[in-house]
Amino acid sequence: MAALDSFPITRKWPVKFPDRIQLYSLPTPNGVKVSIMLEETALPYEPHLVDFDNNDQLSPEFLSLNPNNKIPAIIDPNGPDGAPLPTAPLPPGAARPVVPAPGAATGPSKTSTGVMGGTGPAPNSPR
Ligand SMILES: N[C@@H](CCC(=O)N[C@@H](CS)C(=O)NCC(=O)O)C(=O)O
Repeated sequence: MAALDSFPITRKWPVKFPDRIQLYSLPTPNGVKVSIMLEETALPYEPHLVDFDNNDQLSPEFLSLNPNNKIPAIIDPNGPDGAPLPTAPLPPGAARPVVPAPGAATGPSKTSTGVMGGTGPAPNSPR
């Protein structure tokens, strides 16, 4: 399991449950995508509110996890390798699953949906 205190984002959003996926998000159309997946797969997670009114997505702590300043972003302390996903599109077949197969997880991983989300905000969405 990852030492989450090695992630600068945890200084702004303290971790209460270090064994759980850390979710940094806000209930926008894009923000709820990962929440819905986590709820539907029943994966334990700890949500952290990224408040756009305070420009939290532009804070150094948030940018340390996702330089793209976009929610949602996650840290999986039980993820496979601790490496962030690349910011360029992945070649077909190269993407690893967001939800690792049982027993496959050996270390931390962090990612955002910046390269995975194919669908942007709903038309006329304010954010
Ligand atoms: N491709 C991403 C896009 C995520 C995205 O656009 N997030 C927006 C909110 S819905 C965001 O974080 N905006 C903050 C900003 O641009 O400062 C996805 O589909 O989840």
